[in-house]
Amino acid sequence: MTTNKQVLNWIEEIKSLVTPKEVIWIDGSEEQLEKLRQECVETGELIRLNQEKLPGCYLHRSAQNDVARVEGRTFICCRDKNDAGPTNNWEDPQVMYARLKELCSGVMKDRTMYIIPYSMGPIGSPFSKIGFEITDSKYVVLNMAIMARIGQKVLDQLGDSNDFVRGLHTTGSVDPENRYICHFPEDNAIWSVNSAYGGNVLQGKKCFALRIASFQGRNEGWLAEHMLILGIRDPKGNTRYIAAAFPSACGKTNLSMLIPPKSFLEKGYSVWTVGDDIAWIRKGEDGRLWAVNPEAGFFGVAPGTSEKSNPNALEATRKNTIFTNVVHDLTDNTVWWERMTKQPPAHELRNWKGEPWDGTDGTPGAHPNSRFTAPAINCPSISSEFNSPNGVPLDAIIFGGRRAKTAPLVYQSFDWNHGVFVGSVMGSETTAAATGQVGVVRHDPMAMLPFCGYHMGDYFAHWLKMGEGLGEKAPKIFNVNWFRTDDEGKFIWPGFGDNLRILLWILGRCDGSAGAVETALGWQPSTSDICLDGLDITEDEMNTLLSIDKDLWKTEVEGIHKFYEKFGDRLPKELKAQLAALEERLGK
Ligand code: GTP
Ligand code: SPV
Ligand code: MN
Repeated sequence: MTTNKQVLNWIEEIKSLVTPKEVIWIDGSEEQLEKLRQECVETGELIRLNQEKLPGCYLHRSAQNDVARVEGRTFICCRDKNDAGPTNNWEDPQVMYARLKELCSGVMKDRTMYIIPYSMGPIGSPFSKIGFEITDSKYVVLNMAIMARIGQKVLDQLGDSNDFVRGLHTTGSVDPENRYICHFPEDNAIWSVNSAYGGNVLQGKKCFALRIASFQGRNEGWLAEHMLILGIRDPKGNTRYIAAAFPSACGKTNLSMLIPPKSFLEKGYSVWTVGDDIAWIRKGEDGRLWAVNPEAGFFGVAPGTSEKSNPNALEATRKNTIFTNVVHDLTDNTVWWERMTKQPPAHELRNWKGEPWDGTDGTPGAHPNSRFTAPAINCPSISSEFNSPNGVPLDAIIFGGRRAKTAPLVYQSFDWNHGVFVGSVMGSETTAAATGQVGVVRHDPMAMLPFCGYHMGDYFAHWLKMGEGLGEKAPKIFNVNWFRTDDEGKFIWPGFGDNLRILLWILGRCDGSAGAVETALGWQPSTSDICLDGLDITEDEMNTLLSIDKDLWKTEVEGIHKFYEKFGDRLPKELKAQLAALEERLGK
């Protein structure tokens, strides 16, 4: 399949370590993938679903101890510990390689080793990067085939180049005590051992497209971000693009596929999905920032996805999709998850563990981090620019989190550097996307806390640098919070499609047509600046959503001081100055 010596030598090295029973190159052909699906059905790794209702769809159940990313076992292994920074786990590369080699020694002796050549980004695009994932999991092969561009065409593009990421994955024994997700940014290498789940092992996604790519981007002058990308077409036919960073399970997929409220559809607005999780951002020849989605599919949160909340995502999962850890409806041989419909169907059901379940015992049927892996091209709202090699130009960048009280619905930063500050101090409640406690507020700068492949202080400096020289062409930077709750803990803002109302205020700020008032946090809309046509929300509720509780913010500022202290002298002085200015505005 290739004569690239660097590739072949590396593969020989891995082969002699893991000693596979057999080696298969993934060429990307449908015949080969179909054969793998068939084999998975025979071993029970996949359940073939109702092919009339869900053609090409399968259900997979992961090991019960292997259902989410494991941040505590994710490492950045660079030579100097200081380069990994205070927010990453670090281990010396030589020590970690030795440990991993021991765990991987002979690990594939009874297994087939698959070699997946993949491209993050459209093949041949100046944004794109190539990687290889060697894996013993057919499930990983089939997911990677949806999530990335794979196969012979990638090898043809690579030619004899040595510029590729070397990835090894083994499901191993799925032993959580010996689970390691390791990145060697200085070697362009990724090793995932003893897991077979999502962001731990679909290496193109978080491992490469964020952790390794963020390191590459710092060295090469671009950004790899945990951001959706969407386009909004206005009634005149102009499309403008926005990228938005929210932490895991905080609404990126939903926002990227939003369907405008009825009155906006009637006016002629439409929303187009470029990406739902990751954006690679570069300065274009025109001096603007351009963004590409390096992925080819969606690895989306299943629970909560419904005809009402996100019909585009639901539609994307109606064919050629792999469902992981959702409810199996045995009567129909289909799938179900919480809030797809109000009640689970009155059918014979199996929960995500494969046990009989009828929804009456208070346990969830689908795992809260159950997912669908769906081809992007299935999505009715997929943008015409999805495959564009140069990506799309950004008018605005949004940061957001899940905050019950502190953060208002929306505000605009004063300028780029202030926007970087706003991103750097993001806080959000933890979710089921990673193992650990759910609902605890933590600092998650730019939604990159678990994904930045180098020192976070240097990352902030890189963000500041990316803004230099952009001038008027710099995307405007905003902060949103869809998750503010009332005293009973209910979300006040309706969210989902209605988020368009906020996006339009944001675009209005970008072209100067929308009004705002200056507050301690930045520029904020008054209620009358947001189009609330057809929305059942009171003036009081809007005021609550937009309000800033100064006492809460003073506590917040103390937390930011503590958080910033971690970065020592690698914290850019611009951000210290921004924090001081915020304190000043809040009034001591
Ligand atoms: P990752 O794939 O983990 O990076 O998650 P994501 O950021 O793409 O989150 P996603 O869109 O899948 O949403 C996660 C959860 O948030 C789902 O349960 C959604 O129903 C819920 N959610 C998304 N948007 C909104 C919103 O506007 N309002 C409210 N209240 N909930 C939302
Ligand atoms: C996230 O956790 O942000 C995800 C899912 O998008 S995973 O691929 O598991 O990282
Ligand atoms: Mn994500």
